[in-house]
Amino acid sequence: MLEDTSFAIHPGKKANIAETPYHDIGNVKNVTETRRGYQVECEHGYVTVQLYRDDIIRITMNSVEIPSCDSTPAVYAQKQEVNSSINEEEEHITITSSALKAVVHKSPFRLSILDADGQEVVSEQDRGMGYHETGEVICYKQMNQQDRFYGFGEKSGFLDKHGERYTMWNTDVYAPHNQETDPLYQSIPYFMTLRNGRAHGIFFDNSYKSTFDMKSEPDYYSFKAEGGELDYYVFVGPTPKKVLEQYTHITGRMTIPPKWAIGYHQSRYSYESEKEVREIAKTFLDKDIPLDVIYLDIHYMDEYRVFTFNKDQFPNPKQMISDLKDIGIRVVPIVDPGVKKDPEYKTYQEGIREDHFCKYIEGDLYTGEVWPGESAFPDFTDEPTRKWWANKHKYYADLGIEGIWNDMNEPAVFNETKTMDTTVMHKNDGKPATHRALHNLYGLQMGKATFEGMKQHLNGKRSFLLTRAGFAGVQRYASVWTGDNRSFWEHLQMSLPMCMNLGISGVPFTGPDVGGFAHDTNGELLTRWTQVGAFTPYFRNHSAIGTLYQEPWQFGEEYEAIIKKYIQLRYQWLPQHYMLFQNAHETGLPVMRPLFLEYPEDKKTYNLNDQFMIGDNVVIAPIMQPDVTDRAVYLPKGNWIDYFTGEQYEGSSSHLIHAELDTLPIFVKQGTFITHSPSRQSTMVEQEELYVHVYAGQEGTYESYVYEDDGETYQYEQSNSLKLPIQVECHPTRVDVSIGEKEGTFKPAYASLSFRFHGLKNQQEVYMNGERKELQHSEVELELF
Ligand code: MIG
Repeated sequence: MLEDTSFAIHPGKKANIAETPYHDIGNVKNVTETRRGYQVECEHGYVTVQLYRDDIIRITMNSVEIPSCDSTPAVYAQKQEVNSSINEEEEHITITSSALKAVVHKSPFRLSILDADGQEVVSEQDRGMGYHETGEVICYKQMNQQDRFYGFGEKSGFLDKHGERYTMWNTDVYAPHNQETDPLYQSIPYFMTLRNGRAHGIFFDNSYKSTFDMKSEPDYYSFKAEGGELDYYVFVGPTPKKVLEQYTHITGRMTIPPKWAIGYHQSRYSYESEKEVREIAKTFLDKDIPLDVIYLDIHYMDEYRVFTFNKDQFPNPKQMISDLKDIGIRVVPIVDPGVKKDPEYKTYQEGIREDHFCKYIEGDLYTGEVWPGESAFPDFTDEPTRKWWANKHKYYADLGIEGIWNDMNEPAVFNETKTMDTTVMHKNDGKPATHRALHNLYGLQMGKATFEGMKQHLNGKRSFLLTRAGFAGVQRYASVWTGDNRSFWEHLQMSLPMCMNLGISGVPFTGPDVGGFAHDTNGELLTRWTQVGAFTPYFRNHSAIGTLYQEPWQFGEEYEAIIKKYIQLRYQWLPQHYMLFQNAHETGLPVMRPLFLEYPEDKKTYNLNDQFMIGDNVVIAPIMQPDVTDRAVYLPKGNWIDYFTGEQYEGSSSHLIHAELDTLPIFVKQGTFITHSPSRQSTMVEQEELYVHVYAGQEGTYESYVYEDDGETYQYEQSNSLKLPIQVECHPTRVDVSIGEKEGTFKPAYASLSFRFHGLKNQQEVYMNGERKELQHSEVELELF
């Protein structure tokens, strides 16, 4: 209590920044080469060094015994066979692969890693690895003043995390969300460092509460955890994109989402009856506002029992879901982990009978208070329980549901600690451990069970999962929304760096509640937020009980018209977004990108918080303040074209851009292209055309591709997809478009591509595949099939 008042800064109170010292791992005693890697015995512990891949090195330290090297379920990739050599000298040991060199100084153990060009990526001098009597493990690394830090998953604050300290402990925070609110719902113990335009990354694979400190010391940063082994991976880069490829090689990449999941979603806590849901759907249709999903929040259930419907409010869910699907709208219900303690409730009975719920070591059931009252919690750390939960989703699949929303899975419990008792003992696939050790994995494991369950019941159709909590690797199962924000302009502003850093942390499918969840939104805020939402990977309007309703039409015709225009714009841009999601699946690169990812040499991009990119050639620079119609926009190297006016802007400089309420500033890089389709009521309406908009320049080459598949099955894994590479080459007198070899067997509904040229100069002629083309109104059609 007193900590919330001025007593917290009482003059008699001394800052307590001195920490009890750690024990250093000490001098190297000997090194041996074994099947799993290099074993280093030190005075005060053991270190295993593994070349996990040519360009990825894994270090594991245990102060008591030879490290078990047990990974958390975040780790997806197996260790590869890597050609490496070791060379031992008086003072140090050198381990070399084709892409990196690790130098271990022996007295005491200190590690430096150099990349293929001999550039030092990480180093330790005065301090290295250590441990504490309490079981804490810690690692220090040298830090340069100009180092920039990105990633760390879902964190508030600015893009660059130099000077910050973060804790990883999945937490349900309703309020406040501000610059110093930490931790939040997700824990992704991973970051990327940008140093002189080159990047490297570290993934600390430890599920205990962990802390990353880029604040307390000027020349070091550190990462530590309350227990477990000090187990981390170093990715040597050298570009930020390469680091993401390396990190997502380890923790996995997203599957291609069903196309409907990247349309517009409408939610509310809660639409409380079938009647209300049908009315919402009808209003969207009557007003021609595109919509793909309506959410059912907790009121759909029978007294908050998961896997049930409230029969009074929702008398015939199956009929409702099928009627909505007929008009292009899917229904996504919320599913929380808490199972009501009720001896007459089937899910509770099964869970008890089959021993699926979390227990204490002595065998007593753990229960906590959540929406349904006293509840038990499935032990998702254990395969039989994940299987059980997965099977239970047949209930939803049989009703015609294809997507699930997981909430409260930190897990959140209504008590002082906000979560489960840390002494609960999880079964953990045969390696029992406490909730203290596994807390951060609960949401990830629930996500895995849910995703796999829906996949199993949907007969080859893709499912969609939205989750609030997660850990590294969450991208394999779910998209992430950023929890309980508020209808504040500041929260719109904060959502940009938060989602960009989630993207840098391997999670491409993210977005905040558009319009803001808590607090009352207003027409202007909702309009500006919807403009941004049209370009964030996940696009859902959601609001809390007791706040003003915030569907697109709630604030009058002027706002409604603009909001509609931007939801339609989302649908026009869908082919471009879909291609970027496929790219995220293939490469791990995010859809929504901080500018430094594309321009790592450009210092102006290093902490650019109020702009982002979609892919590699589009800059979005939203207005995020009330009553403002002008803003500075920084455009990196190249020339940039205003998407709406066609005006050209020079890069490597800032411009003052005017944008009335109906305008979102969007810039496309000259010399590149984007793809569009006509807007439609929902993705269930066939996409019958594809436009390729080419922004002609005077020089340079650009390559990208068109991607299509059926948008709803896994057949793309059997090459039933279409990947069409397109190259644009600009010269002062001609623009050459070359279509590459088609990959895959999928045939879209359109048989030709419509090319539209923007900014062609009089003397510039257009060639398609080497053939001169006459344009009609700057357009030309190209037969595809
Ligand atoms: O504590 O299900 O973040 O999106 O509407 C409230 C009700 C529980 C929190 C989620 C929010 C959701 C709400 N839930």
